[in-house]
Amino acid sequence: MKLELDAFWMPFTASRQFKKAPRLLAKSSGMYYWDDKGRQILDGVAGLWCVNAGHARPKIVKAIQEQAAELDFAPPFNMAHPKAFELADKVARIAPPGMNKVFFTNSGSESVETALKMAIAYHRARGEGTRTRLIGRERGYHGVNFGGISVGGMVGNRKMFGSLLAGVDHLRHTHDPARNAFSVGQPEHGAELADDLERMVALHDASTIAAVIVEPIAGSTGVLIPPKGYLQRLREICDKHGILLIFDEVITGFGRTGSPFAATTFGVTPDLMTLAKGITNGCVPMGAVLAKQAIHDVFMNGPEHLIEFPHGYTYSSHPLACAAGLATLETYADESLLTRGSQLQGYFGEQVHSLKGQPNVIDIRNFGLVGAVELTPLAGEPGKRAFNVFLDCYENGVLLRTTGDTVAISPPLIIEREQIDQIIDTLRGAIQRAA
Ligand code: PXG
Ligand code: PLP
Repeated sequence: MKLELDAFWMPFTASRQFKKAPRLLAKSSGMYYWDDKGRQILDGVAGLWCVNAGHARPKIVKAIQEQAAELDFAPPFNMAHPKAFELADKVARIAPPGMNKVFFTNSGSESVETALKMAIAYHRARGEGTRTRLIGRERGYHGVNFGGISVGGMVGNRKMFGSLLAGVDHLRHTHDPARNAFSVGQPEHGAELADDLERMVALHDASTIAAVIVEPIAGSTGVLIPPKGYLQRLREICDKHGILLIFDEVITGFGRTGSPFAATTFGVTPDLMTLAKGITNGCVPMGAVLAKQAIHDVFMNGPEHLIEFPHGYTYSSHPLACAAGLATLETYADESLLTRGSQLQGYFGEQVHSLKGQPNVIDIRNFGLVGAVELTPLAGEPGKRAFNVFLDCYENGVLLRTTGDTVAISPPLIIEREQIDQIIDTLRGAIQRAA
């Protein structure tokens, strides 16, 4: 039977081009996909930065199957089911100290909206209702809903959608190839860019600012690693002015940086943290917001029969997602995956940086098990060279991801050295062919 391609309006895809030559995945296991013709493809991006334990892990598959038969849905408002509490407890146990309250959503985008609303409502509940302003960062990605694109800083995701949220401002991004190109790990230069927040305070006054949201490592915009000292300085300025710090750890959470969360790796604890993707190993949609106890407790006021935080989704703490989440955390623990990146990052970083000197390679960035290779754009056709490299790698059996002219690598945390070699060799060939 011929597949009818017309009806499906595809997300974030050059869909007319795609439908002329569809890339269809049919099966997955461990480090691999197989396409609809049975060709094996090494997964160099953990699906979409989410399948951290690799594909079709037996414990997770079994948990989802059993859950579907046992309890398919439970209303999350005024009702609950035990696994929601179990999963919240298990997530809180691996979270940075003090971040022990867990609110469930169904995606990173919903986690971002939830965290922004929590921040504004928190200040109001404390009697500082003037703190409504939200500060994001240029080149930030915080999902696709209105709050997220407003604090986000990717122009292509913003320009089609009108005036967005009012009362938002942006720090400058930290990408500085003139000073930091080919840095191994964290770049030396740029901590002072955090002082942009002082300028925002000078401009708007701290009494109007609710929160700052940043990705510890900016993923979607091309893997921007925080300069040494930058996140620490942001934390200090937030503390000085009573501004909440939100880390968007949708990509960096669950082992990507070599410890459970980037907050732990970089030694900076935010007030709120957004999670998704790796929380269920990508198997069932789920997101979460972690909050410090003190933020949560401000809401626990007023008459006990009233709802304290009027927010939530039909599918918050969905039983299938909770079952998948619990089995995912077990799998991570069984195989020490949340710290495996710290052992592999040296080799992974060396291999990614071995592409220095290849044609059109203008920067290479790495941290934990994330890497990025930035290429000179083709004249007049930004993004095309990297996309050609992506297609070439796919034809040669490796799935990668591109944004602009940057190729991103973020493999499942179960990757072995030979598979790192295969990714790099394939990418090297593709970069040469795209010259
Ligand atoms: N915040 C961050 C930091 C993300 O990376 C989201 C929020 C939104 O999550 P959802 O689950 O709503 O998609 C993300 C998602 C890419 C790419 O190519 C990255 C994401 C999504 C799609 C593509 O880099 N990250
Ligand atoms: N739109 C309508 C008409 C609804 O009734 C609901 C939920 O009840 C929603 C949107 C929100 O859906 P969700 O809770 O899945 O985000």
